[in-house]
Parts: sequence; structure tokens; C-alpha cells
Amino acid sequence: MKIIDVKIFVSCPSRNFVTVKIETDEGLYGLGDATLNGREMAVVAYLQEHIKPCLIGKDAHQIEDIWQYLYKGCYWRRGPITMTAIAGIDMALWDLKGKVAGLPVYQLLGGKSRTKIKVYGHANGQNIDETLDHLGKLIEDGYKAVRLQCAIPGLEGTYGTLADKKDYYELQSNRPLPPEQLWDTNKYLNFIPSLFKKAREKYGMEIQLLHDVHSRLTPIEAAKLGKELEPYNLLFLEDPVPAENQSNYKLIRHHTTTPLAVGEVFNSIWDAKKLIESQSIDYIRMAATHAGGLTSIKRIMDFASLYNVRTAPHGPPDISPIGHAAHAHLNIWAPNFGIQEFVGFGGTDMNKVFKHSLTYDNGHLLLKDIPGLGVDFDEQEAKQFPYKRSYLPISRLEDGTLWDW
Ligand code: EZ4
Ligand code: CO
Repeated sequence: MKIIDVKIFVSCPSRNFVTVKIETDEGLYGLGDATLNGREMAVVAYLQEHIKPCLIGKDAHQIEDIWQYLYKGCYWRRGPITMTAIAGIDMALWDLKGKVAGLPVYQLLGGKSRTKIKVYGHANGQNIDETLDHLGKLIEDGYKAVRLQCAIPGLEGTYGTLADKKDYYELQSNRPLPPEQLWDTNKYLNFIPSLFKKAREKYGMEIQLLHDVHSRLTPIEAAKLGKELEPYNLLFLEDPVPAENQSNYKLIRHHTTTPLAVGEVFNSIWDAKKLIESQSIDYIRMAATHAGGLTSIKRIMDFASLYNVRTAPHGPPDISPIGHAAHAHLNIWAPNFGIQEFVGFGGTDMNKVFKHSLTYDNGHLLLKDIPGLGVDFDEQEAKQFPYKRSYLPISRLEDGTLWDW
């Protein structure tokens, strides 16, 4: 089965997505997600100019060899642009192999370890009451686990709010340049424990709660927060600190039993190796879309299982339904699956462009037995939604110092 074309599409059905389509001489095609939020066109150029010419004529069944060819063969290993580009190709090849076999991709990974995929939703708000109302709605909708974020008093626009995009702070800005937001660690640390205290008072201990710090603390500040949150029994605290220095997590670990999760910005197993081996984390959050596709994520999941680390793949709105489907297949298979982040199925525009087969039911995602990844892409519809340059926000301290967002 020879690759005869590699097509790259950029569309913006409410936000930007990069979609890879690999066509073969047997008439079958495979689809992959290569969306890198805020740097989409770098991946498009990488795929178009540097990868596509090398793949024409290759055997589409050689997933592993093509992965190694694109990873080792380019000399410049790793990095988000390279690994997102490889991910787009890798997913499309797995999708194709499933279609040839007439089997959903999870069957090719080894079959089902479970019947449904537990998810956590997001509750955001401008203040504690709003966040807790949102949490209440999610509990009514059947969610068993929810991430709580709330705007910090005195820090306009931070967490839970982004000017007009009130209900979601991470949405792409659709502004000419990155929007800037204020950050103050002291205000944050003084406030966050009260959010969880009130959540427990109102809804009890059964609902599982999570929180994303977005790497804005130092290890000792994160350790303090972890200790203060212990009475509220979080499922995990996400990205308490940046992880370029993997020893950061060891320090937090020594001070608190609040479980730790990290990995959404990682792109290779080497970003996570020390964290996993030293058992400094409880959940690894790497995404197939940003870390080389199913081939490499499957390896990372197996490696993590040796150290009691479970998986909690990143599930933001800036991963396309194809990337979410890749996670669904990995999640149904992985013996050490933990939980999937899930923020809903996107708006009508997105559903016009991507036809997927996942359904939400009572706190879980269900996967249909469709050959391949089970997502289709409507090229004609995609043309209605051209790419719009867009950025994630940027954080600064009051004195102007640039901070982690
Ligand atoms: O801010 O995906 O856990 N989820 C997150 C995300 C990230 C965006 C960045 O592209 O932190 O929503
Ligand atoms: Co996050």
C-alpha cells in the first residue's frame, strides 16, 4: 500500500486545527492531527516542505520505520514542532492500518482493558460561587471528576475569564498579538485553598476534584499548596511547576501527598523519564498530538506502568477530534489508564468539519467500533473556515516581569 499523497489542511472552525491526510494507491486514506496551538503554521511548513516529499512512494504499513525515519532521520530530534509533525503522520498511518484491517485502532494495540473512558470536566468562574455553580451542573450531568479554576480576586482575567471569552480562559484570542494578563503568586496562594474548602462543604467528598496551576509556582510554593490542599483530597494537582528541571517534582513530592500530574507540554519520553523513574509524579499527561503520535505514546504508557504512574492525556480544545480519538483508543487499551481530560465536543462549526464517533455518557466517553480512528474530515466544509492567526495569553507580574502562563 503505497503513499501517493500527503495533504495538509489548516482550518479554523472556531479555532485552528492542522489536519494531515495520507492517501494511498489502494484508495484508502488516513487522518492525523498536527495542531500546535499558537504555532500552527510552523508545523504546516515542516510537513509540507520537509516531510511530504520523503513519504511519497513509501509503504504506508511501515509505521515504526516511518516514525524512526522522521525522528532519527532528520538529525534534529525532539522539539514540539518536529514531534507534532510526526504525530500527524503517525496517527494517519494507524488510522489507515485500522481501515485496512477492518478494526478499530485499539484492537491493533492489544484490545480493550475497559469498556468506557472516565473523564474529568472543567468548572471555571469569575468567583467561587460561579465556579461552584458550574461544578454543580457538571455533577448533575454525571461527571465523576472536575477540574476547578477560578479568577483570582485582584487579578483581572486570570483563570476562568478572558475578557469576552468568559467561560474559558484558554480560548485562542483571535487578536493581532498575545493578550497579556497579570499574575501574583501571593494573591493566588491566599485564595485557592478556600475554593476547594467551599467546594467540599457544598458537594461533599465523593466528587473527585482537580486543579491546574499552569506551572506558575516554584517547587517550595507548590509543596506548600499541595499540603494545604491535602484535606480536600484532590485527584491530582496539575503542572504545579515547570518541568524542564525534572528534579523540581522530587522536591514537591517530599513535602506533600497531594498527587501530581504533568506533561502536556512534553514532546518526548526523555522529558518524562526521570520524573517517572523517580516516581515523583502520579499521572503523565502527554498528548499524542504533541509527542509523536500513538507509536511513542504507547511506549510512554508502558514505561509509566512500571512505576505506578497512570495516564491522564491532555484533552484541551486545541487538540482536534482526530487527536481526541487517538487518545480514546489508547485509553481503552492502556492497562494503566487513569483519566481523560474532556471539555466537550466543540461547537457546530467544528462538528461540520470533523465527524467523530465518540459519545459522552454519565462521566465517561464511549468509543464505537469503527475501523481506524473513527473520525472523518470534510474538506469542503473546512474551506468555509480559513486559518486565523491566534495566540495564547502571556502573564506578567505587576512590575512587568514575564511569568509562566
Ligand atoms: O492551556 O491546551 O490542562 N489544560 C491546559 C490547556 C492549555 C492549552 C494550551 O494550548 O492547561 O488548556
Ligand atoms: Co493544563
